[in-house]
Amino acid sequence: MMETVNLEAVVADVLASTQVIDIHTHLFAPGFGSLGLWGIDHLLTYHYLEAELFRSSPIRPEQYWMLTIEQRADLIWKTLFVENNPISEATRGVIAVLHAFGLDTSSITLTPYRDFFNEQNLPDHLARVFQLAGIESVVMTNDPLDPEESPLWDSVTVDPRFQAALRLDRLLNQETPPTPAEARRFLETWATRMRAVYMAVSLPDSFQFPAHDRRSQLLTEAVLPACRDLNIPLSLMIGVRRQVNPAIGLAGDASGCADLRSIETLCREFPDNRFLVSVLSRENQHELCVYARKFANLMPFGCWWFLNNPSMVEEITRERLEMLGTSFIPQHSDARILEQVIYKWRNTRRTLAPVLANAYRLLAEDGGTVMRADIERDVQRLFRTNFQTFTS
Ligand code: FIX
Ligand code: ZN
Repeated sequence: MMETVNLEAVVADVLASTQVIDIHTHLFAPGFGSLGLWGIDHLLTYHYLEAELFRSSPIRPEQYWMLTIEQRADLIWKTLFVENNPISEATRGVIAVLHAFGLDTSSITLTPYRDFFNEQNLPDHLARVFQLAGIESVVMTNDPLDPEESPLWDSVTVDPRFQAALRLDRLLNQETPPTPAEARRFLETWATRMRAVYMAVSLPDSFQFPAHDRRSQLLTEAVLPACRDLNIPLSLMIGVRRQVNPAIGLAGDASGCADLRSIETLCREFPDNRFLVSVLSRENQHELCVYARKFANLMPFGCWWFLNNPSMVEEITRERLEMLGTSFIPQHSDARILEQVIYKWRNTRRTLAPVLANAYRLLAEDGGTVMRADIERDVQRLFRTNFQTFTS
């Protein structure tokens, strides 16, 4: 058994050496061409940073949207990195990425960073990013109704490090929705074509199931049967309040507390379906753990979006460990820009190390034995096999 003083170092080492499967991102395999975003201008115009820009610069959204992407990135760099210290989670992430590539992070202009990214070729850069992030593979977000994405599926060769997830938001929100039978056929065709590892939808805080609406009907008669036929889970991301401030685009979404009785109903009434669930409000986290104790077909995952901050990840992960042991998926990156996986997974590992070490310290104090191999087994579950088992 190991000394408790060593625990945190051993846990950190195991976390560092375990390759993650990143179960929800907005990244694309290289075969999707310009849909896959990378490089400094995209890193700086991430919507998390745009939200912060408008708090520290007098520019108005409508003026901002008239700029080119390079001008936007210049303005964000000047405002959030030169005139202010980048201590927020999202700004610090850019610094961590530049530092990981060995770049000096104190340049006043973006020229050295643009030069660096322009010199990279995507295949080598991609391999380096995955290695720096300690990830083995990522799951994309694939919308068959996206007019830019869907034609590409006819000819694309998908890099095996990128798995598909069939995103349902557009299908479920269409103005002239298909009949359930049409929707079910559509989903089965696309899930098979994409080799989707799950289907996914984001839902508002007002989500209710069952309800007398099209969404409930399509879920019951198309989505859930299709998932059962294909033997894949449905991922529900609940609690997003879209476009509370439309002027700032993607940055204009907010969060709200949801009624998780819908999850209770789904898990109980559809025992042959499996549900990956992430909730956006802090207030819903404990309840989600309670439901996971009731239903083995419910897999809580990730600390989504506004929760992906050290203070929230620490609290939520501790709660999950206490209530669920290692039977959950602690995090996903939600990366939209390739290099973000470097800082997001670095931060996750850094936050998880003391939380996990503390759980082992308590176990040791209570008379349990903790060997490195035990820690390795747990981290394997958290970072990899809980997802693999749940999707196979
Ligand atoms: O719905 C989602 O998958 C969200 O994660 C995104 O739409 C959101 O904009 C985001 O990037 C959050 O991290
Ligand atoms: Zn997402």
